[in-house]
Amino acid sequence: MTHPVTDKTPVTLIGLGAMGTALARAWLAVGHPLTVWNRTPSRARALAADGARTAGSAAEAVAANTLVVVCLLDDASVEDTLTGIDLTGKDLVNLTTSTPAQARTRAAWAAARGARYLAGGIMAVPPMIGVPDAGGYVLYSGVPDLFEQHRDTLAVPAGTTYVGENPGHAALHDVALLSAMYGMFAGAAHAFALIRREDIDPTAFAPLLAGWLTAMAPAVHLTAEQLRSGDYTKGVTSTLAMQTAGTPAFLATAEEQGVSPELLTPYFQLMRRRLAEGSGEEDLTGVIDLLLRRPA
Ligand code: FVH
Repeated sequence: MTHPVTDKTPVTLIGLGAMGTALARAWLAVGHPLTVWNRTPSRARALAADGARTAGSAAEAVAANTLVVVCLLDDASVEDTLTGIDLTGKDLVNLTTSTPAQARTRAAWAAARGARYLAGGIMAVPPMIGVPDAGGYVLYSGVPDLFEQHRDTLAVPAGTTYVGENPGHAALHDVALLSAMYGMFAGAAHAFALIRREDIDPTAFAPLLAGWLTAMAPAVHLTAEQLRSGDYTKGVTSTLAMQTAGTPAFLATAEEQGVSPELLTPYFQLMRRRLAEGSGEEDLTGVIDLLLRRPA
């Protein structure tokens, strides 16, 4: 009588950089049979010692299992690695950071080679992988049946959020969320610069900053409602006119503190342009329309 060693879905993982290695460890930790391949073979050694099977080539790794996860540097490295390999019948999950257009092209490329395709955008850093409470997750878009079939396996390294069939939408959500993050970091950089030359302990200021950003973050829900309704005056508490009138104080404070206003001025310019269009009673939402009008 034979006993299955495990009922866990076998996984092939291509790419053992910082993120790929973290993914590998998460699957190994809960007993998924794992076949790995990396361009530089030495990066697979420690994983082999922990139970991963190392393939001698990317083609051998792909052939080993139906579920093939790719986590490489960029779309060009995916092209380099998978070109010429038989993908017929494979479920290809590409966690490599891509643009939406690259993801759509890669999905069509995979479909033409007989594979089902799911694109992923990782909203986590390697230490968050395999740590359920760390808050990391992966955005997925593409073939819904593939996602449903492998949902439990994909949920091992990090939470999963499926954002629809369009294979470009995981990347688009990923970049949109990270773009918002950089806006936040830009604001925080300006704030720290303002206090930097004063007798203010940055470690005492940081909790105030984090608390304020956290308190303001839910404002995005009102923005979303206004975008959906098209009424940018709906629910407004601080009008564009009032906020624009306050901007000289921000610029003067930057001047007083010897701080460049270069991170603030682009946003203030957009506020003034929207105000000049006669939208003073609106919220800041109209700035989004100005961005959309920018020539491509
Ligand atoms: N690490 C992070 O914080 C971020 C978090 C959010 C998501 N990103 C994306 O994840 C992809 C992989 O990132 P990574 O951290 O694993 O990146 P590296 O440690 O630099 O490893 C890169 C791997 O790609 C292989 N590789 C590069 N070029 C090629 C190529 N032409 N052919 C085959 N493989 C290639 C590289 O192999 P090697 O240098 O070890 O031989 C690594 O396995 C990425 O899209 C992030 O944006 C991570």
